[in-house]
Amino acid sequence: MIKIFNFFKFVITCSICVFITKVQAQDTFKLSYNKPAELWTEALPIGNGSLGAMIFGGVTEEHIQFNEETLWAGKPHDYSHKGASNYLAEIRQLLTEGKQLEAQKLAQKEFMSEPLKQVPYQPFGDLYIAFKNHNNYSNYKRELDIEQAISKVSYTVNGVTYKREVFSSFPNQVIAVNLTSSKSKALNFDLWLDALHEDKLVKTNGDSQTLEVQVKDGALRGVATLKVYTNGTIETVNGKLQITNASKATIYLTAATNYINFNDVSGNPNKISEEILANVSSKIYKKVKKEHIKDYQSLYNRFKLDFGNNGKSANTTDKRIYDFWKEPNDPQLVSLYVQYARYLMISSSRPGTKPPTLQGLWNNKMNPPWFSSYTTNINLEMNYWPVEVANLSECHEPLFSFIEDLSKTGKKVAKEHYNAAGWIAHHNIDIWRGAAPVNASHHGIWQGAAGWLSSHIWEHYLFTQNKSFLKENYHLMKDAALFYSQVLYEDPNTGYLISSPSNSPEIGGLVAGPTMDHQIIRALFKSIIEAAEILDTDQEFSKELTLMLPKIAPNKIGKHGQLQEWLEDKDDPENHHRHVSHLWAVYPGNGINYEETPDLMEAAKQSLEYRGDNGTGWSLAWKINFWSRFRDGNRAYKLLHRLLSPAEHEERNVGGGSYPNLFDAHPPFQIDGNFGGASGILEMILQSHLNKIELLPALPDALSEGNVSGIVARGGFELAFKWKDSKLQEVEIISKKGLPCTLEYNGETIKFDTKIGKKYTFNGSLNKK
Ligand code: FUC
Repeated sequence: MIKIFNFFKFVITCSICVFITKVQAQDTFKLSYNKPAELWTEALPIGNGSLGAMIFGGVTEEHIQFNEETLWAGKPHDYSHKGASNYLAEIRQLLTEGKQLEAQKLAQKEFMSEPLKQVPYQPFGDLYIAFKNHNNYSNYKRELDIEQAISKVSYTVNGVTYKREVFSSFPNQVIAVNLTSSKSKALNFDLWLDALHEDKLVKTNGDSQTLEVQVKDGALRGVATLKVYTNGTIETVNGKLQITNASKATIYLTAATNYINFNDVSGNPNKISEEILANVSSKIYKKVKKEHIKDYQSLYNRFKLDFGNNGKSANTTDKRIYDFWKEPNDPQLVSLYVQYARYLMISSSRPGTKPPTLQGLWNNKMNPPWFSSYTTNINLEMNYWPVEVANLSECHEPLFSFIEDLSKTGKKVAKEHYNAAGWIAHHNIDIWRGAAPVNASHHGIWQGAAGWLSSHIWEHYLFTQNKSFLKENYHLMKDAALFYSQVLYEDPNTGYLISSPSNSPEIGGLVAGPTMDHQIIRALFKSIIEAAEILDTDQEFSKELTLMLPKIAPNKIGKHGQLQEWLEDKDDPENHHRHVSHLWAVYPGNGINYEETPDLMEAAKQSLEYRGDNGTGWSLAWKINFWSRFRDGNRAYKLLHRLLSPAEHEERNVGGGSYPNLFDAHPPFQIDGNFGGASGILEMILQSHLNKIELLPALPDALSEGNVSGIVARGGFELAFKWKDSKLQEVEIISKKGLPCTLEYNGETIKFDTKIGKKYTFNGSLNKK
C-alpha cells in the first residue's frame, strides 16, 4: 500500500518514467593534457584490480611504470608477540593511575609486534618504448578516458599521426598497448623491460621479453612477460626488441608473482604469465579492447552524475585544478572527481583482488611513503566509503576477503596479546596480514580496527539486503564482537566498560578508553544484535551484548562544548590535528545524529570547528563528509575547494589538494582522499543512514543544478533525481527488495510500501502546502 502524507505535494505514479534518461549529461568524462607527464603524479593510472600502470605519454620515449598488487617485501610471518598478554593488566593499571609514559614504555617493550615494523609494497617494473626521430612533434594530446578506461596519446611528426592506447584488461589480465601510425612503415621503435629491483633478469626471445625480479630479502618473485604483434619487423638489438617498418603494433604485458595467500608463496608466476599470454594471443587487439570496454562499462555505466558544465571541461585537467583553486566554479570537475573515484575503484578493487593500498595499485618507490600499506585507523576504510552509494557494490569484495584473512592472523593476536577469543587488528596491515600493533606503542596500540572493518560487512548488507552474504560473513563480525565482549573491562575510575590500552588515532598517546573505540564497539554490538535476529541465531550472545551496551562509556560533552575525544574532559580547542576520530559516530557511523542525539551532534560540530578547515587530503575528505552530515553544504564545499586545489604548488603552501592527474595529495600521494572526497560529494546529495532516504540534505549553492541516476540508498533502493535552483524537481526510485521506503526532502517526509523491482516516480511542487 502506498501512503502519502497529504502535506507533501508529490504525486506518486508507478508508470515508467523517462525524464531522467533524457537529461543525462552529454559530457565526456576524461582527464586531458597538452604535454607528456614529467612527474609520476602527472602520469595517468590504469588498472584491472591487480595489474596497474602509470602512463607518462612521452613522445621520444614512452614510460609505462607497472605494478602487480601481490609484489611486496617480506615473507609469511606471524607478527604476534608471544606472551604479550602477561603485561596487559599492568599496562592498564599504569594508565588507570595516569602513568602514561610508563605504560607506553612497558607496552613498547612487551606488547608490540615482532618485528616492530611491517614491510612495503613494491614497484614491479617499467616498460619503455623509444621512438626514433620524434623530437619535432605537434598536435600533442594525452588523455585518460574514464568512460572506457583507456589512456590515449596522439601527436603528429612530419605529417604522420601517431596514436597510442593503453589499458589494463580484467577479462584478459593483460596491459594492452596499441600503437599506430597514419602512414605505412612509419612506426619504428625499440621496447624493453626494466626494474628498480637489484635482483632482476631480462630475457628476450623473438617477439617476447620476460622480466624476472626477486624482492630483496623476501619470499616473492615476480615474472612479467610481454609479447608484440605487428605488421612490421621484429628483431632483437642490444637486448631490446626493435620494431621497424610497421604501421601498427600491439604489446600485451602481464605480470604475476608466487604469492598465493598470506601463508603460501608456492605459486608459479612463469606458468601464470604463459597461460595468460597464450589465452590472449588468439585474439586481435580490437577484440581485447571490445571485451575490456564491455567489462569496464558493466560497472561504470550504472551511475551517472551531472552538476552542469560551464565550458571549463574543455581545458586541460591541470589548468582546471588551478582555476578551481582561484574560483571554485567548475561543476563538471566535481562530477568528474566522483566518476574518477569510481574509475579508480574499478581499476584497483575487483572481486578476487586485494584492496587498494594507501596508493591504490600504484607505487613507483622501493620505499614508498608509509610502506604503501593498509592503514586501518582511517585510510583503508575511507577507500571504500563511496563504493555502495556509487553503485559498485561488488568492488567491496576484496575488503571482505581481507577481513577474512585478518580474522585468522588477528585470532592469534587476540590470544597472545589479550588472552581473548575472536580477532583483533591494529592500525596497520601488510600483505602478510600482520594484525599485531606496529611501530610505536603511543599510536600502534589502537583496538578499533576489527570493529571498524566489520562495519563494512554490515553496511554492505544494509545497502544490498543480501541475506546470504550476511550469513556467509556474519562470523567475521561476530568474532570481532566476541573479542570486544571479552576485552572491554570496567574502568576503576569511572565504572564504565572501556577499551584499554588504546589510542585516539593518532593523538594523545596510549590511553584508556578513547571515545572512538566505544562508538565503534557500540555500533558493532548493535549490528550483531540485528544481524543475529535476521539470521535467527546467537540469541544468548545477543543478550550478552544487549546487557553490555548501556555500560560502555558514553559520548560526553566537555567544558568547551565539544564532544570529548577521551574519557577525561581534556580536549584542547587549539588542537588542529588531521584526525577527527571521536566524530566517527557522525560519519561513517550514525550513532550521533540530529534525530536521536541533537546535543551530541552540536558538540561534535563544535569539535569540528575547533579542528579547523585545514588538513591532509584524507582529512579534508573526511571533513566534507562531516559537514554534509551536519547539513552544511557550503561548508562542505569549502573543504572540497581545498581538496580540489593544486597540491604542492609553488603558489600554494598548504597541505592537501590534488595533483595534476587528480590523485589526492596528503601530500604525498594517498588515494584515500579521492575516495573520501567522492563520498563526501555524494553525501551532499543523498544520505540514507537513518532508515530513510534524505534527498539533497546538504546541497551547496555552487551545485544548485544537477541530476544523478544509479545512486544507491540503504534498503535496496536505486534512485535517479534532478534538481534546479537548489530545489528538488523529480525523483525516481527502484525498489530492489520490496522494503518500505521513507523519503525525506527539505524537512518533509513521505512513507510508502514498495514491491520488488517496481519503479516509483515523484513529480510535483516542492513547496509545503
Ligand atoms: C595515518 C595518518 C597519516 C597518514 C598515514 C598513512 O597514520 O595519520 O596522516 O595518512 O596514516
